[in-house]
Amino acid sequence: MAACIFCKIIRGEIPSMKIFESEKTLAFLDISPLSKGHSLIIPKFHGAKLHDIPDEHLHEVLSVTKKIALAQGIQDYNVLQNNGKIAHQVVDHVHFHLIPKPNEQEGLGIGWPTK
Ligand code: D5M
Repeated sequence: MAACIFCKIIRGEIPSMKIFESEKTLAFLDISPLSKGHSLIIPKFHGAKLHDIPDEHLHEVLSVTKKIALAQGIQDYNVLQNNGKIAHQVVDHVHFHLIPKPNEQEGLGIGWPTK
């Protein structure tokens, strides 16, 4: 979709900090991280809401989310996915937030995401 910011990232028209890419899926760091390592995992298939995305794309997005969590070595994290304005969705291209929740000893705890 021409005007979609995440489609522009997929096409390489605007920069991103990519951490994974396959034929169907892209993952990159969130520009406004809620914690260190906060990433977004998206299907390359454009759709605004979860129910707009074919299953095979969703399956891979979830599998990649798991792999990134394993690669980051995090034990505590939130996976968050917003659908619609009232639910605080800002970018209308399905994306899963993977938000590491560092433990208090590391001094990076920031509490629950507010969006
Ligand atoms: O979250 C949308 C998320 O998308 C929000 O956390 C910021 C992030 N965002 C927006 N533009 C960019 C770019 N260009 N790079 C990386 N991250 C970005 P939502 O669930 O829609 O509220």
